[in-house]
Amino acid sequence: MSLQFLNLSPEESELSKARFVVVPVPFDSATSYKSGARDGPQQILLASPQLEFYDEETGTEPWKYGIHTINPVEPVLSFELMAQKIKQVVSTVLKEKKIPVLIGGDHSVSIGAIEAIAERYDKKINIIQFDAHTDLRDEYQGSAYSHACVIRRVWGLGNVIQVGIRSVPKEDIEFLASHDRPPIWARDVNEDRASALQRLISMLKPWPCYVTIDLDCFDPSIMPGVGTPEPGGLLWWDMLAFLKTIVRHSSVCGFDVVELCPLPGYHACEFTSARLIYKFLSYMTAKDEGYEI
Ligand SMILES: [Mn+2]
Repeated sequence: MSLQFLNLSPEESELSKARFVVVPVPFDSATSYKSGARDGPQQILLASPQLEFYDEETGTEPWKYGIHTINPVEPVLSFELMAQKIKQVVSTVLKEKKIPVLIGGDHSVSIGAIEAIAERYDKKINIIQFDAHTDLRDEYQGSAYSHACVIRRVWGLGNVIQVGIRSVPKEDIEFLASHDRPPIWARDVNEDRASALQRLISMLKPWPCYVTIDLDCFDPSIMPGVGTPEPGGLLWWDMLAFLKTIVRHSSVCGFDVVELCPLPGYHACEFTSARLIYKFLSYMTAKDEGYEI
């Protein structure tokens, strides 16, 4: 039996009854300074039983809907093969009509997941990315599948909406301008969150959403355990407001939380990550139950 999110018992986490399937992907690039994200999934899973299983905001208990955690997707050395492997696993989850929840690993793990979702929905998906970075490079450190190229690889697979951006190469700004897709900058959220949320709503297409959350979208004051922390990021309540807005205005067909590099002796980051995942599940559950969110 693999490590289960919330440490649910075999009965509580039975795959056949589960609505959500957690997919741990302990993968990062061994050559990059960012290595460390491979330990993210295990640390988040280990922290998760400490959560309060009742969500006080929505009044829901998402664990009762069934959350099954599969065995971690074993890393292979090549980015391309890894993407294929992840795509296969996520396709299987979708075929069983369950919602995949990936825990990375570095951001490259999103590529295979988004490919699987795009195939399932014939590219009629919104791809909402929370990130400090645009990740639009065509190639990085000799690979087209690196964490810095994630969104470039999936650009044509859906309607990309970027939130929390605050560190971006000039070429990426030009790329976005030429596609008429200015991001929702972190500074926009800081200046006027309500209008940033409105902008997100206006950018959504009437399609399901896949949400990819690079934890460096958060301000380092609440999320220092990432490979590339950037000042001026989103705070906890900003993120929850965005997730609620997404759930209210769309249907979420899957999401991932990536780039946690656990800090030895400091456990807040893995706990915050586990809480973020459970909060998102709470909103989705609340909507299904017809509660106000
Ligand atoms: Mn990033």
